[in-house]
Amino acid sequence: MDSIYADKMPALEETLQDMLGRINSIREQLNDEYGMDPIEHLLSRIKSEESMREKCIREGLPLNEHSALAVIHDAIGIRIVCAFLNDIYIIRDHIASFKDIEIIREKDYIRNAKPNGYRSYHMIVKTASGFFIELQLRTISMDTWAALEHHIRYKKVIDTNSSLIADELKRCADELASTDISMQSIRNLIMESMQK
Ligand code: 0O2
Repeated sequence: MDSIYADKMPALEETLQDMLGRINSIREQLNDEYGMDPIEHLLSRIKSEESMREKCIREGLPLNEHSALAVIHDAIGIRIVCAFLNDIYIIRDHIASFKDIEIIREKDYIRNAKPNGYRSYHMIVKTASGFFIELQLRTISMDTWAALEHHIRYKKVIDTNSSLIADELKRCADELASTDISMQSIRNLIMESMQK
């Protein structure tokens, strides 16, 4: 079977590596400025052939390179997991400042959480090479919650419990969000006392 990415795989890999290099430069710069690594961990992937085909079918798109690379925007995905809330917005601003990268769409699911409690900052950017990248920026707490929710979503849940589970998940998401704010305040106090 021909690749849904046609002959673009090497170019996709190159685009991903270029963006990872830029993110690592931001990381080093912020580490020098604040004396603290703003990124807890960084994940990246080129969406597998199988997942991309599934997504095209789900969205009613023909199985071809155009659908995979021009209509769907997450063939390249990067997840940036930060320890602290403010670092998400600082990193976002650095990414937005790249002159050769166009921001196509941003969704702030942190200030406007999804009804189920999902939080993350999403960016779709277009690179000079013409490829799209989906960036997800989140805290460790948001990442933990999303991983658990994703895991549960694919489990068969007994109907009688599904609404209770949804309510509990939402409650956990809100508690974690409140903890993120408290952790940020503690960090601010530490930074303040270091400057004195
Ligand atoms: P995968 O397998 O994770 O790559 P749209 O309808 O176009 O506005 P779209 O395109 O679904 O929305 O984008 P959105 O809402 O920004 O979400 C994109 C990705 O964010 C998802 O990828 C998930 O990875 C993550 N995400 C969004 N909502 C949730 C959620 O409620 N729970 C969890 N765990 N993750 C979420 P995909 O497309 O699902 O595919």
